[in-house]
Amino acid sequence: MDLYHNNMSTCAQKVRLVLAEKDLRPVEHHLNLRAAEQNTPEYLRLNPKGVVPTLVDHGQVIVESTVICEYLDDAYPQPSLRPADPLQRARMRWWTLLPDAGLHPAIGATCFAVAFRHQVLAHGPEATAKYLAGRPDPVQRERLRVVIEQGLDAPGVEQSVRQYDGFVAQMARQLDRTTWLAGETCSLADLMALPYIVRLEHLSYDWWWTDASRGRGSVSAWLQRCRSRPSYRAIADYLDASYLELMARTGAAERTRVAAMLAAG
Ligand SMILES: N[C@@H](CCC(=O)N[C@@H](CS)C(=O)NCC(=O)O)C(=O)O
Repeated sequence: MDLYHNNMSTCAQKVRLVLAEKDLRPVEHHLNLRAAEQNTPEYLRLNPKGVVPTLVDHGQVIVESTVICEYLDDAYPQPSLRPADPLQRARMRWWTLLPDAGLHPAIGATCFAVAFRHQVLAHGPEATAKYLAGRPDPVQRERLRVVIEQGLDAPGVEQSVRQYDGFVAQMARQLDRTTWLAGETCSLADLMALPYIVRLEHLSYDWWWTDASRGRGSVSAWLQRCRSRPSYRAIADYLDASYLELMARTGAAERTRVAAMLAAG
């Protein structure tokens, strides 16, 4: 089994968490996304969208993190990460659907507008143009160009920040009622959500749920439970110090602005 991934990618973290829950250890191929290693002709043959992760199992290529996670649970069913109860399973599917129904691009826009645009801009206009030119999807390329250029001022970013916050609010409401997102057992729903919550911590936006006035304490307790699982190493063992430094610094610098966006929402 081969996994093409990136240490800090949220979608790759989802898949690594599922692999770790099942104690599966694929051959890892790390792609440096800022060096555009996801846009080489060889990789685009595996994943035409030029994104991570990609799993190759028994010679078959599987793309899309949610599909990969479901595949892993089908092909390697122990321990099961889908509740047996049909209603809980439906709830689990609802949560795993969210990133593909617009949440992931909204989170991507937020993270780029606050932090990652600086990684690209640091290399100068020529390198930025080259980085963008490698993107296979013209719509995504244009959206990214504007976010890199304008940061939090880019059209639609404020709405993305609110969508991200709305996701945390939805989580809190569910976790007020159940221990895990789909019910009383940890499932793909939790492993899907965890990277997005950890990302907020890295941006120093954990106040989105730790701030008592926001009434989201159940997210803190859930995060603690996720952290105590051995699978958390799939995030913790891959953290990149330069990304962490950038996110903490730029997140803090934009904190007031982000808080104002949420307050206005
Ligand atoms: N829907 C895809 C989204 C994958 C995706 O957007 N991956 C990001 C990292 S989280 C990526 O590879 N971005 C490439 C880039 O930044 O050029 C999935 O779930 O696998």
